[in-house]
Amino acid sequence: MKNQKVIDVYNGLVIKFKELISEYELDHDDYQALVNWMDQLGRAGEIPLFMDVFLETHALQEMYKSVKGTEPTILGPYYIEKTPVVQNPGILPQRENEPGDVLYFSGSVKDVDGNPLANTKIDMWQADANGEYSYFAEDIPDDNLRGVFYTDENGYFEVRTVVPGNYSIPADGPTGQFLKWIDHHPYRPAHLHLLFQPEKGDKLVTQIYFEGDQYLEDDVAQGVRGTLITKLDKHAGAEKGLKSNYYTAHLDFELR
Ligand code: MBD
Ligand code: FE
Repeated sequence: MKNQKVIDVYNGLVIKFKELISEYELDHDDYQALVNWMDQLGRAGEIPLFMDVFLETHALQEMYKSVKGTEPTILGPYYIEKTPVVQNPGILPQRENEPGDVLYFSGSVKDVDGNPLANTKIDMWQADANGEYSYFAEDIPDDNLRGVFYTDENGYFEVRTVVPGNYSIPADGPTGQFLKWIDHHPYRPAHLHLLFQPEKGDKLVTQIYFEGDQYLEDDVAQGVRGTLITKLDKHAGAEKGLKSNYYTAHLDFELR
């Protein structure tokens, strides 16, 4: 079936492609090197990784230039649908001795006029303290540090998890080769992924980051937005009957 969007985008791409070829004086060897590298990228299963690290942020910034409320950012390649539903307040699925510091992450969810959004579905997923995601690392049980919960009648939620580690994108394949070419490190700041689906209104795909993280300014995926940075507050464990200290972080979200 004919698809006009495909025709239009393809024609636009040809025009830009030709401009780049003459601007940078690319030759047939350069073209073949591109084809070869793209072939490697596909064979390594890294197309979603590459796209989400190097292009998704730019696509989103263009699509949502002047959004009100909390800014969207990268979904990334590690979202899994239909993870376990947890209570609110609740605990994100985790191993018995999950490594890392305990984190109570809470938030309120409102519309852009300040009305609380009760019963908003929230998907949350994150790397563990070592920067590894379940389903994408061999030694981690399925659904570890992934779950779905719903805001209460005041649009509030609280979930117990662990502080995520700094994350390095895989650096030993074709995406890593590209990083060497552009002379960039493979790190992202520590982050939590969140997908909000309110009963009415637009969904929001976003992430949160933590003040003071060394990679906020220099995220390989350029996913950081000002409205998404929160503070990690340290507390003495005795307050909650815990053996070690724990952290809290809070952010108020505004959905369109
Ligand atoms: C990630 O964990 C991520 O969040 C993004 C955007 C890209 C690669 C890995
Ligand atoms: Fe991530």
